[in-house]
This record gives sequence, structure tokens and C-alpha cells, in this order.
Amino acid sequence: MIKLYDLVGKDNLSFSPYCWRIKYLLNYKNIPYQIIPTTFTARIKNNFFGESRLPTILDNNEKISDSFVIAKYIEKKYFDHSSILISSSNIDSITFINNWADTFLNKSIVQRILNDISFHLDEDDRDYFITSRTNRFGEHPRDYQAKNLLIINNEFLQNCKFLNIHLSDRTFILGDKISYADLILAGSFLWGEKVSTNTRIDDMFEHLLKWKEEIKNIFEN
Ligand SMILES: N[C@@H](CCC(=O)N[C@@H](CS)C(=O)NCC(=O)O)C(=O)O
Repeated sequence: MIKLYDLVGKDNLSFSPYCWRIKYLLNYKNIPYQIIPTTFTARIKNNFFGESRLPTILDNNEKISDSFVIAKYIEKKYFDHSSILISSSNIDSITFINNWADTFLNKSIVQRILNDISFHLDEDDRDYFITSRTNRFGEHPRDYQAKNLLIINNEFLQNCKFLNIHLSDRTFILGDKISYADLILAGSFLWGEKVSTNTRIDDMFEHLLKWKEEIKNIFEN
């Protein structure tokens, strides 16, 4: 069975956007898997990971990391006509969405939740997180988040606006069929929701909210 190393915080809270993309994908395809909850510091201490981040999967001794690489591997290895999420006809669009989400959407989310993440981590992980993110963002997560929350027309709002326009005449990101592009974005929004209230989608973005409801129904039924 596939082993999925999933980033967790306190009380096994699973919040990583990249790990959620893979859990959504495996669930959609009804592929059984075992979750191995992994904290930030457990990943660093375990030589198995090396440079690999989370999610990492182990499938018959094959170790694979990076969510998009994992998604393409699973689509190919566990191909099933009834649950295609990545195909030769949509791979370029999905690659574009993956790059857009990682560059713009996730940045606009992290601006609003960076410090909130730290409250969901055990002590060791919190120390590691605060230090590593202070280095990465050039200031303490508390200051970084507080500064960004003051911006009225912030990047998160602009990204919601963009997605709302895009979804005004289609059900899913790439048209009338669900694809891995939807799982990428759903993973990002879930990341925010798991740790904070600062990435709630405003009621004015009705098409985006309708899309989110559609995704929720697919995965909760
Ligand atoms: N491009 C990678 C990004 C993976 C990534 O950055 N994962 C984070 C967790 S959300 C991680 O493992 N961070 C480890 C750390 O910060 O030490 C993907 O799509 O999987």
C-alpha cells in the first residue's frame, strides 16, 4: 500500500496544501494509502527524507516527493478511465495552474496565516518554524502577518477576484470536468482554513464559493 508522509502539527492537524492535493487525488481515485503523520522536526531528523519535503510517498520501495511529481506518477501508475484528473490534453493547463498557485495564491495565503500556523505546532516545531520563517521572510512571522493584514486591497482578495471571474462561466477550473487543477486550488484554500480565519472567502465571490461547495460535495459524499 502507498505510504504518504503527511505534514502534521499539534494533535495531528494536517494542514499542508501540498499534502492535501495528494490526499484529495488518492481519495478521488479510491486508492488505498497509509498516512504517516510527520512533523517538521521529524522530517529533518529522519535521514530517509534528505532534501525531500512533504508530501513524500513510498510506493513499493519507490520514494517520490513534490506533489505535482507524485500526482503525475499516481495518474500514470494507477490509471483508471473513470477517474482521470491529469491527461495529455490538460497537462499544460494544469502545469500553469500549479505554478500560478505556488507562486501567487500560496503567497497571498501565507501573508495572512504565517503566524497563525505557529499556534498549531508543538513546541519543537514552533521553534523551528519561527526561526526558519524569520530567515525566509526577513522578519518574525508575527510582524510579517500583522503587516500584511493591514493591506485593504490585499493579494488574497485580488486572487479571489481573479478566480471568481474565471469561474463565472464554468463549473471547474478547466471547464465542465473536475481535474487536478481543482485539487491544487482546493488544497491551498484548505491550508488557510485549517489554521486561521484570515482566508475566509468573501461572500461577494459567489462563483468561487459555488466552486468550493462543488468540490466539498465531491469529497464529502
Ligand atoms: N513543491 C513542493 C513543496 C513541498 C513543501 O514545501 N512542503 C513543505 C510543507 S507544506 C515542507 O515539507 N516544508 C519543510 C520545511 O519547511 O522544513 C510540493 O509541491 O510538494
